[in-house]
Amino acid sequence: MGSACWRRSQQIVQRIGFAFVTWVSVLLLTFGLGAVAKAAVITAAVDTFVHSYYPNNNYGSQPHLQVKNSTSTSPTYFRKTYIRFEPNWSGLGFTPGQAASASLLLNFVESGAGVLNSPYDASPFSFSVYGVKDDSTAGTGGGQMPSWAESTSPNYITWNNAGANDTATGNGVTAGEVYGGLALGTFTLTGKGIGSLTFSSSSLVDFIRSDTDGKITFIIVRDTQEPHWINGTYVHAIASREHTTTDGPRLELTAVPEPASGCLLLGLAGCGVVALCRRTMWQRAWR
Ligand SMILES: [Ca+2]
Ligand SMILES: [Ca+2]
Repeated sequence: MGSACWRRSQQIVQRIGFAFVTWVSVLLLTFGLGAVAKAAVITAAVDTFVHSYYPNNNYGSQPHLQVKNSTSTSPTYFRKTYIRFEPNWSGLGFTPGQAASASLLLNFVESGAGVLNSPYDASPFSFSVYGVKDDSTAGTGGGQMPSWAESTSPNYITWNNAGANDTATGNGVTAGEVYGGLALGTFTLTGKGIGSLTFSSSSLVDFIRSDTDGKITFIIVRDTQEPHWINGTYVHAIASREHTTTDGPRLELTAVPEPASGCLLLGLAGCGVVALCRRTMWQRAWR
């Protein structure tokens, strides 16, 4: 075999080698940077509602999470709903700070409480969603944040002991105890609003990202005050986690985890080797 033929064979082998190393490096970089978005749907850990007319009663095992506001002042029949999610962040494979989107999924069901006949069954009802701050210690007994109890007797949540509940109003919360001092957002239903409801907002994502303790509590209230219409005295209801035929509250999250550092390092190293070899060959060619 002549020397020219031998050099040609060497060049072919080198090119195949470079191509292989380049391909593997690009593959590693792709996996490293590749932003494999993750998603999770978490079911509620505990949920209940509190009732102003029965301020020491607990409804933690009920199939409904009731919500009601009205213009009546004495007596009152207000209801507010509390829901807590307890995401296992390490199990989900991402941190709260990596949350990219969040949605609160609720199923509204017939409450069987009150009526909503025509024309009020076509009326809009507005609701607000609040997030309890991580450092809140509001409430007493079983209603103290953030580890309030759903229905464990006697330490359970009630109208009187629930943290962040403004007991003077049908939709108020204690501003200093909720994230940002404001609602995370609002949503509107028509009439009874039977069916699924998805709530999302940028403040909801911010609230999720602020989680430091794996406990995420929402308070849902109805801002629309029912004026005791003859045909329109209705209590809205969300299926609780105890509902037997309808899904309870869920929290849907997506996240973009950090790049896999091992893949990134190997990929970069591979690219470095390829670049170095090519530079060496180029220098030799000009000697
Ligand atoms: Ca419950
Ligand atoms: Ca939290």
